[in-house]
Amino acid sequence: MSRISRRAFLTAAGAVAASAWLRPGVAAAATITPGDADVLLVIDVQNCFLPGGSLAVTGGDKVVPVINTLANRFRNIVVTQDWHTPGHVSFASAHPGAKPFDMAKLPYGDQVLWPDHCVQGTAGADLAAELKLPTAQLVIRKGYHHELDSYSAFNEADGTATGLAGYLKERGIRRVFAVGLATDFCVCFSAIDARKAGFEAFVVDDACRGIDAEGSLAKAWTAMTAAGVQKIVSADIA
Ligand code: VGL
Ligand code: ZN
Repeated sequence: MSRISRRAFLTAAGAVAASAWLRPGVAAAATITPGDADVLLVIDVQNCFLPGGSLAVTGGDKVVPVINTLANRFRNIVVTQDWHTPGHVSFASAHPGAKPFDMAKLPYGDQVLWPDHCVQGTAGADLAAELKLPTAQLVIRKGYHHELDSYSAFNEADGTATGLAGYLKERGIRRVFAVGLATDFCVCFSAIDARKAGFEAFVVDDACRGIDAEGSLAKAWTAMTAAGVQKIVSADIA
């Protein structure tokens, strides 16, 4: 096993089995201790995605205390906000005759049409009031181009960079720990794009909730696993 692949192996969710095998008789610790090269990426924990919001994610509010606790472990925290123009191209209301969750063919590809959500400067676009991230260092807003959506914190739907990869690289970050809403859309696209940009990527499953429209959650996990995104739980981080 090369040094690189052994390190990747040891940090994987399967680290218990791996280290027990490498050091027989030694109790294996799967714990990840975040350091200077790690960032907690808190995705779209905004009122519109919480129960009662216009694009409510079931149990979306449940991620808040988990993320608040995780935040104590990280020196680097970046937050994202979905930040759409009124009448944004991703809204069903912008397409005559369309209903929420219909698909549309747009110049950059297939687009799910959503209920109006996270309109710039509205209360729905505010971060959840209970989210406590006083040490967060950067807020990335995305989806603000009227004719273009951006699920990912790294790249808009046509591939345009948001600048986050450059920011993280200049800060010496190597591992991205993604949490928030929704697992199968913005968390998934962000984690996969983190891999594409050369970061190690982890999704902290109990700090996320999915929309799960027509099997989208299972599909998202298949895609994330194929991209080398590692699924962990918050108890793995201490
Ligand atoms: C999201 C759908 C539309 C998300 C954002 O944050 O996962 N999903 N806009
Ligand atoms: Zn959106």
